[in-house]
Amino acid sequence: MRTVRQATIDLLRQHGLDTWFGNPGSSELTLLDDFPGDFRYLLGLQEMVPVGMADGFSQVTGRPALVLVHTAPGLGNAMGALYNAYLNKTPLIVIAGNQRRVMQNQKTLLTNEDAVMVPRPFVKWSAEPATASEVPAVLARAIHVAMSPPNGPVFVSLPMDDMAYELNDAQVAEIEVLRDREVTHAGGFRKDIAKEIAGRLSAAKSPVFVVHGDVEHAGARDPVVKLAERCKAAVWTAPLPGLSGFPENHPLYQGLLPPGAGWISESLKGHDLVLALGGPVFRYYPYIPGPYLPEDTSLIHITSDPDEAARAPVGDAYVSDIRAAVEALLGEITESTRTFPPARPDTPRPERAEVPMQAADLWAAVGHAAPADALFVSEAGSNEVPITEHVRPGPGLSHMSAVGGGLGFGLPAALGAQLGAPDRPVIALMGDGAMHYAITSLWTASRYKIPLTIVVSSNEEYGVLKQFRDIEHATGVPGLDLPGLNIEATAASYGVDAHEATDTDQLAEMLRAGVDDREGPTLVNVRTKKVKKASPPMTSLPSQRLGEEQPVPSRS
Ligand SMILES: Cc1ncc(C[n+]2csc(CCOP(=O)(O)OP(=O)(O)O)c2C)c(N)n1
Ligand SMILES: [Mg+2]
Repeated sequence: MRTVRQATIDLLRQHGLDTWFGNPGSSELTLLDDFPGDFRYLLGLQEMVPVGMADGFSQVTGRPALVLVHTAPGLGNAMGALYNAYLNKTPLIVIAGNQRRVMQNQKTLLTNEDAVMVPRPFVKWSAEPATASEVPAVLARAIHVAMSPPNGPVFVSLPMDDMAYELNDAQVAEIEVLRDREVTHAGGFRKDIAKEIAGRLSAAKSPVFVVHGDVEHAGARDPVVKLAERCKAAVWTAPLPGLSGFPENHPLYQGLLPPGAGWISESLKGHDLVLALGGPVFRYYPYIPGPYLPEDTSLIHITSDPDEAARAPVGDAYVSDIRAAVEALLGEITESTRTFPPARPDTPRPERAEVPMQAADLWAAVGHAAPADALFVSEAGSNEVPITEHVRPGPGLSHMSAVGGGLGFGLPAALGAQLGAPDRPVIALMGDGAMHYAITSLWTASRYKIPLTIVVSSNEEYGVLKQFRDIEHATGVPGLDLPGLNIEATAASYGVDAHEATDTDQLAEMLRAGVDDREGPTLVNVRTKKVKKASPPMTSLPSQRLGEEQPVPSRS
């Protein structure tokens, strides 16, 4: 006799979902009963942590990941992280238990009355099986939906009495068939369209590429590099990209576009054709007046997401697998005779600085001391601009952040990334504010001896919000200062090897030691200067490179 629980485990094993990220309640215990010895379970102390860990793990492994959270309140806690996963297009299979079917009518404890509704709109699909025997079929469907472009999280609610249900032979046979079937996305790219786009790229005087994180999810990074080299095109990363999509140390790479329409059209001046690959056009943030594109510039948009294509304010869009599209373009385009665009300035050798130091000095020291194969996860508010200027990784999957911008992603995602890429040093680049949203991740890091290194820029404020306060011309805003956080002591209390660096030499030494220590997590806290009033947030306009002061653009 086979139970629904056994058939469920069997199905998840077949799909490689043997690492679970979770926080349990009693509604999940019937699923966790007799947990298989060939699976592993990583506990997070609040639901945000397992969701973020699964997100980082999935992005690095290129596989779906399983999250098990508690019914209604647990799912509620998970929502911020689920929002990030949805925008990151991460295929998470999120499961929560629910009260026994026979007790739900009385709204007893554990009842999630409208479980399917709760995680919307941040899941692609959400279901509770109509009957116990359908659990494996619903889970199989959920996995295939999560892995269909655009990928994204799905949710399945499992009433706890379903697990012990005994399947009959016919049901077992049907479940075995659906356990073993596969869904393959086999779309190509039409040759006539490839020819047309290649024609426009060849005819352009100065094409520019804007890449998004999906380029890496789609395995298209290398072909995109080849295409950019063949076109001699400058390459920018789109605002809020998730992954950077291009080697950040490549001579064609220009940096991260700032997230305002006026800023973007300013940055792209001089280019007559933009090829936007693998993301929205664009993920704008503050209202920065200006045209979407420079005058006489046109845009071609290739995305796997029909909604991104539909909602873009400019450009001709093509909905396709990114890699198939770029490979088709490579088949139609020859080496350009254009001259190469100027490379962005090299980062200067870091100067020795003492605390409180400028954020730029901190990240210059980190960029210099970190090994070439490091995988960086950043969640650092005002520090993001100096990070992209000074930390320039080359290999694929080297710089991850949350497309959604929901804080609480950085630490858990870095843990998940380290689990997914055990042979690479993972370095989390954190703001002191950002790191506190999912601070209990530090316990998970110590508990499972995850050898992550964390560098914190402690400016004792929500610095970037002060920058945006100035853009919004708001005054008298309360609650933007964070005095009295003792990050070193907090991390040490969770069992992390925690240090305070007092100058850049010490920081570099501690960072290297942290990276070399493969036995557990290391944290290096560094006191940094507060952001300057009216400094430009989240921008890396060519004219604002390497710390030059600029006025805040005014609202018109
Ligand atoms: C869940 C969530 N809550 C609030 C915010 C708003 N927010 C964006 S950046 C930021 C401050 C980040 O501060 P910190 O990490 O210290 O970096 P700093 O700007 O000081 O360099 C806040 C609160 C958010 N993005 N997500
Ligand atoms: Mg701060």
